[in-house]
Amino acid sequence: EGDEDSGIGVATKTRTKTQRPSLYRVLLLNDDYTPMEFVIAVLQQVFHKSQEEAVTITMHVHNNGVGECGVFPYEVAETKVTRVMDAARKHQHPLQCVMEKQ
Ligand code: TYC
Repeated sequence: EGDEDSGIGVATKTRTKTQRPSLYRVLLLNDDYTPMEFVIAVLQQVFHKSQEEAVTITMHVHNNGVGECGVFPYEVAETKVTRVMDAARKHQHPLQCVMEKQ
């Protein structure tokens, strides 16, 4: 016959910090050879931009050297960079697309 449980407990609570997915900014880089129309088409097809948004971003990259296409979780960003780079290689354009942790 053991000791009786007093029935009095100590409340404990585990507070796990919420794991927010790291976000990555996808950037297009300017070059002297990729046609404007190709960049505009990529922005519409890969990043679901409207024609107007795509033109604005393309001109921004053309004038400033770099511009943001969007911010995504790691795997989504990686897939979009790959799609852009595959399309550029297929058409033999030197267009560069990169991602950076936000
Ligand atoms: N600078 C290119 C041109 O004059 C156009 C261009 C825009 C290229 C954006 C790349 O990410 C880019 N044809």
